[in-house]
Amino acid sequence: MHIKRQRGWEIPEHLATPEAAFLSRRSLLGAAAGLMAASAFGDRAFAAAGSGAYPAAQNAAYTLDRPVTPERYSGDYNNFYEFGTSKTVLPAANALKTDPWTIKIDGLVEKPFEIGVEDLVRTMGLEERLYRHRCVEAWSMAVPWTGFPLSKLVALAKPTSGAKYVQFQTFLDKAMAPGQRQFFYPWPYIEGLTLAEAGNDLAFLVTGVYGKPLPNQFGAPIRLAVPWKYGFKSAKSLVKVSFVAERPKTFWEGLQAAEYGFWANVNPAVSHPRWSQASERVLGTDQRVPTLIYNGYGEQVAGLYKGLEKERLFV
Ligand SMILES: Nc1nc2c(c(=O)[nH]1)N[C@H]1C(S)=C(S)[C@@H](COP(=O)(O)O)O[C@H]1N2
Ligand SMILES: [Mo]
Repeated sequence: MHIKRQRGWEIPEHLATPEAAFLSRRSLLGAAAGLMAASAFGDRAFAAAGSGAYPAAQNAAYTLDRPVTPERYSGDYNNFYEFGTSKTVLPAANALKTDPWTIKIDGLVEKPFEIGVEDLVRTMGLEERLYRHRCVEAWSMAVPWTGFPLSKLVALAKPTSGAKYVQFQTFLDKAMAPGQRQFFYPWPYIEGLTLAEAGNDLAFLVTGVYGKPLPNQFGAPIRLAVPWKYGFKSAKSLVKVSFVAERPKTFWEGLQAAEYGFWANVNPAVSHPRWSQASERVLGTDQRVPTLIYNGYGEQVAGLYKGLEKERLFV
């Protein structure tokens, strides 16, 4: 049975016209309330549609303080160095072959395994979440990701007691990805989280956006979304998730450790060595808005960093 529902993100997207600049914060909050009402229907649609279906029901726990960025902006301004260093990677990313695609789960787990992305999606089920995304370059967007909590994959992997970190690896294929022929980059793209961070409900594995499977330039067929950290932590087109004892050395640390560290939590008060992080340009608008500590997710994640104050948490 097909149940027509109003996708919550259509509401803020409709508002994301130039007029949106004049909306007060109060009316945006009103839109957020409408969005929560809309997703009450979404939850019923989820049961009917089953897992693997797009669009997935929206999880009403994740709301925005701003309109969703229209896809014509977010889908045409991407960082995906495998396909070039400009923001216009869309044409080059057409070369990314995502079918078939398997992902390996290995390292310090009960039993390593490999699983096709479609099977993984069927196993995990899908939900939609509205997340903010803050690039270290001081632009931002707000997008409706579809996916499942990373914690569910951790549970499936059954890490052993020695596992302290989760390492994420992007595909390596020089023939497909021209950027990977640039020898001075430390390919493949590697990212990492602590096991505690990976277990936080906000850490999300993404297989779709805007109610459909991920377009290539967003990191198809499966990428990470870690919305309280700078965007580079959200590694794209993953082929391997490894549970390890040592802190992974990330792609950006390998390139420039002074500027891009392991923790990379968003903090407006800690400048990048070359620019301020106090505010951000919102894609698709001519607005700059203040950047929030932990990108506005402090309530959910600040506790992860108790006792780690001596670390470079915000670089
Ligand atoms: N494999 C891979 N993952 C990546 C990147 C990349 O170049 N390669 N760029 C990162 C950066 S800097 C950002 S801001 C986001 C951009 O995601 P988007 O293009 O979907 O907006 O992807 C991150 N993940
Ligand atoms: Mo970024």
